Amino acid sequence: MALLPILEFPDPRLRKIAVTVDTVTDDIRKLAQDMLETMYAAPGIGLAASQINVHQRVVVIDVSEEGDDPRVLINPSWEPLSNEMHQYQEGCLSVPEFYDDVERHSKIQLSALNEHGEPISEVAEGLFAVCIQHELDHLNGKLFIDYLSRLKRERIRKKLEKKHRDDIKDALYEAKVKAQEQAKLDAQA
Ligand code: QAP
Ligand code: CO
Repeated sequence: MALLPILEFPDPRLRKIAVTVDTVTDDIRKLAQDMLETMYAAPGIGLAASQINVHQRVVVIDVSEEGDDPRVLINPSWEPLSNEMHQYQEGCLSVPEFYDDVERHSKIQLSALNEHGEPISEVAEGLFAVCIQHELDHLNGKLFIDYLSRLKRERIRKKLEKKHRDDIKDALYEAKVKAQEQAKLDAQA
């Protein structure tokens, strides 16, 4: 198992369209397990392979209260089962610390392959339905903030770009302090 780094907006790699999985191999199962571990550690309720820079149609979701119902969806697709829309305040591990309302279909028919490569088809409602629509967007290079106004999206972009600059500065500073400490130890030896 491994924790994988998550791409953050406005990284252009989040805009790539993921390719269909041909065969559900052990490598795909390993990828799904690493994605689940990464999602639980975050913690999050859904993660698409695109977010960890793997551009294949694999999604993991766990919307259970206890976090004990991991779902692996390969080549997922959905169709609306009613015209009823539902607003939900969404977030995204690739857009940390920002949340806003998005309208989604409230009832959908999900089709996918499970981790054994078996076809599944089920009706999804509530948070599960929201999450499927959000994660499938990722596979098509789309983010929940694309549904917001341009002004809101630009504000989020500026704030995250600043955070990324600060993260790099902090990392460089930490490396410098470490190097100085090591130089001191070397001088003593
Ligand atoms: C997608 O999102 C989703 O900003 C999954 O600082 C969200 O797991 C589907 C998270 C809402 C349906 C409804 C976000 C964690 C997790 C953050 C997530 C953060 C830490 C987001
Ligand atoms: Co997301």
